[in-house]
Amino acid sequence: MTASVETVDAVVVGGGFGGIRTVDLFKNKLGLDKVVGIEKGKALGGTWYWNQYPGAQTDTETWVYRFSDDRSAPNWNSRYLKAEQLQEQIHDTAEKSGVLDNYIFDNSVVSAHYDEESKRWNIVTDKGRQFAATYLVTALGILTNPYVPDWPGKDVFEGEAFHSARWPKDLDLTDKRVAVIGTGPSGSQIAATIHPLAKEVTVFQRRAQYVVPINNREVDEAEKQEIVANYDAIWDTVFTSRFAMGFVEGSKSALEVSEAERQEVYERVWNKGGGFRFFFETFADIATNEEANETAGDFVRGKIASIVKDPKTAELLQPTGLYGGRPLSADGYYEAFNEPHVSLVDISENEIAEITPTGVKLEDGQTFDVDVIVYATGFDGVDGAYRNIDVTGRGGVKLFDVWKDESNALYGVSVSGFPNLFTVTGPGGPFANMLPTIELQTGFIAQLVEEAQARQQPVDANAEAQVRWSETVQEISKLTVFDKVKSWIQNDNIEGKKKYSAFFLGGLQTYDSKLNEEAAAKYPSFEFSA
Ligand code: NA7
Repeated sequence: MTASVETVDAVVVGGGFGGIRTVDLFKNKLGLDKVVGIEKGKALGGTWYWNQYPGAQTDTETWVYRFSDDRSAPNWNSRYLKAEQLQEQIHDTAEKSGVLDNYIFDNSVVSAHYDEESKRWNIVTDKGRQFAATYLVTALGILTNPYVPDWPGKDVFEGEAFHSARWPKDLDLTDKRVAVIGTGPSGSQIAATIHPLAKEVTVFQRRAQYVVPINNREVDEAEKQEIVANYDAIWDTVFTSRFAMGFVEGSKSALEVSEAERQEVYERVWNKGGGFRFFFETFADIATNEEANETAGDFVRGKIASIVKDPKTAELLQPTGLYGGRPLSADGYYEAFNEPHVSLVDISENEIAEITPTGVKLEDGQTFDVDVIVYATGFDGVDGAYRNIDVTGRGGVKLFDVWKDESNALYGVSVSGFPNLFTVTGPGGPFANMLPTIELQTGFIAQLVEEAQARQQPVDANAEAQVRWSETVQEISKLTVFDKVKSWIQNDNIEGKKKYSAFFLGGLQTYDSKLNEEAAAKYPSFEFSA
């Protein structure tokens, strides 16, 4: 028996912030009748559904890690929310906007084919659900597809091994020897959090990172009231800044002030906490001027040397390269290495060769017996989220054939040849606080859909405009230190992936202006096809 095909106005893939916002706009603003949200997990939450390892939390302050129209009385009490609270927030936001019932769960979209005759997307899930939708929105998230290097022996390990984004609920670490492989945001948060629970923690570090304290703390009633009273000003700061984190970004060069002032600024923001603040609130040119960048790096190296007691470990933890990529923050990361049962293994020149039945083996033959292995080894980021879906557009063209050398979507949301497909946080979108980014993108997508509805024509990016956007994205990236620091932002964290910037690094304000110009001029960079 063939499953029946449900004909709907729109399918929105993903039950994270991007998905629920799109369903809300399509349903409540555009008044589309049938909008179906499809989520692979068993509940809403997206990134925050999957990433629930110990210590998982945002590093964007709670009051701006939400949509700007969510100005209700705060029901939160801390500066940053933990993963499970964020999952709750997503659920509550979806409930408030009345979109919970639009979702089906436990279904992964495996294919989406555009049918030129019916002008609809035929969408199939792994559970055999089929939809024919006028609009398809992929709100897949940017860090969705876990990456674990292809080490031999992964399947013979006799303990528990898992990627950081698949942490087993209720895993008991008592008396366990734990290997944490990877020292990015996930690995550093995990190492900083689990050591009081485990018997031994061994951190495998290929490259040292700059980790700033995050300083999570309670927000008392008076502070909450002040935030609420200042919401207009706070949101103005968000939408008129480059990285949209809700603070005023540094305007001076790190090189134009005296050494004493520089140290005072770094010290003050280090104590305030937050990697983004340290990177963008201190000075204007840490991301663009290598000499300025070096001053920030020096400061963090000094902090590491003063925190970590064992000189050899302190030295290994001090990064030597440029400070760039996604700024990290975690409380107690460096302090953890002062614990007798926490150790650091430098694998920069002696990499992991294989996983054995009892642990981790390095190239030189050294072995480390453990009970648990955490692969905090990152993600096939941004376009990687699309790798498991067969997306086929006009003329039978596959998305990954178009994206094989360099993935790009016009403004991160639309790909030429894929009419009525909209990619929330797709490649080429802005690198900024995710919530305002999603808010701008979904708002723009809703406007485009409104226009397409009015014209009764499908819409996709104009091919030349998309190429120009892609060039702009890469050119701007080359002006920053991000271009020279290996990371998923540049797509060079994974073997075989071609390096290019996955993000528009020109700032959210500039990006917002571009979207506004497009809308005001009735979308000159898009094609409405007959
Ligand atoms: P990241 O930031 O990509 O970090 C991955 C870590 O895993 C990083 O330390 C890598 O070392 C390490 N890694 C990757 N491959 C290997 C191999 N083959 N051997 C040893 N170590 C390896 O991922 P996260 O999950 O921590 O953070 C992702 C995002 O989530 C983050 O940006 C936030 O937005 C939230 P490397 O530095 O490449 O030498």
